[in-house]
This record gives sequence, C-alpha cells and structure tokens, in this order.
Amino acid sequence: MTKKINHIGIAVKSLDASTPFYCDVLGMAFEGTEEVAEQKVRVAFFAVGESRVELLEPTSDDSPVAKFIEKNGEGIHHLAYEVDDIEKALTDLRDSGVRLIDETPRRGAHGTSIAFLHPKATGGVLTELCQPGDH
Ligand code: CMX
Repeated sequence: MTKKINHIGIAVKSLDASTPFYCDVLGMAFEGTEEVAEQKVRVAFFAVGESRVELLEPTSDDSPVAKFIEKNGEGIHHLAYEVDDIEKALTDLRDSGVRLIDETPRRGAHGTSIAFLHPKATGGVLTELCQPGDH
C-alpha cells in the first residue's frame, strides 16, 4: 500500500524564520511555498532525495498546526506516506479497523489528495496518506 515517505511535516511558527536553516545550513533545495486554505496552513517544501521536508506555518489560531505548537512547541508534526490509490488505501484501513481522521481524501499541497489517520491508532504518530496529483 505505502510506496515511500513522501514528506515529513514540521510545525513552525514562521516559514520565513525557519527557511534559512533548511536552505543555507542543511543545504536543501527550496521548492516553493503554497497556502493550503482547507488545512489553515502555509507550507514550504525542501527536497531531500526523492522525499521532502514540509514546513507548516499556521494561518489562523484555530489551525490544527497552531493547536499543536501551542501544546508541544515547534517540531515534527506528521509523517506522510505516498500511495498510488488513496481511496483503496482508506477502504483497506477502514476494513482493518484503523481510526481515520479523514473518511474521504482532501486536497493537499501541489494538487495532491491527502487523508490523515488518527495518532491514537498509529502509535502516537500523526500519519498522512498522500497520492500525488498530475503535476
Ligand atoms: N502527532 C501526534 N499526536 C498528536 C498530534 C500530532 N501531530 N496532534 C495531536 N496529537 C494527540 C494529542 O497529543 C492528544 O493526545 P492526548 O489525548 O494523549 O493528549 C490527541 O492527539 C488529541 O489531540 P488534541 O490536541 O486534543 O487535538 P485535536 O483532537 O483537536 O486534533 C488531530 C488532533 C490530530 C485529530 C487534528 O490535529 C487533525 O485532525 N489533524 C489532521 C489535519 C492536520 O493536521 N492538518 C495540518 C497539516 C496539513 C498539511 O500537511 O497539508
């Protein structure tokens, strides 16, 4: 079902403040920013081999990422696995009794389809399934 790690999501207070560390210190290639309105975040991607680091900055106080930072501070927020067929993956997980946050896929960055599994069902790791879009 899972093919590879698509990205690791890291919650930050400010993309502008965090970007230089990933670009200038770690030397990762910056791939751009995008607002994901439905998730109330602005994201920036940095390439690491065929995977990415995704920095997540909340765009409102009721963003899930704002709540995460308030409780935990900045840090690793989620792990995203790439799948070929997210609808089938969700059906299989539901049939296996895994607690889903998203029963159906939502729109993620870069035209992806995404869905989250509840951290209480995954050993404490907020887990995202991610099916790439056409671009
Ligand atoms: N990783 C691991 N555990 C987490 C977590 C995270 N990122 N976020 C919350 N939890 C845990 C909490 O610690 C808490 O555990 P305890 O009850 O033991 O304290 C439990 O989950 C419930 O958390 P909460 O703080 O009460 O928060 P909510 O229930 O309101 O929401 C969650 C938690 C995961 C359901 C919610 O954040 C969500 O729906 N997330 C999916 C969407 C999302 O995160 N979008 C942002 C990224 C979008 C993108 O990448 O494009």
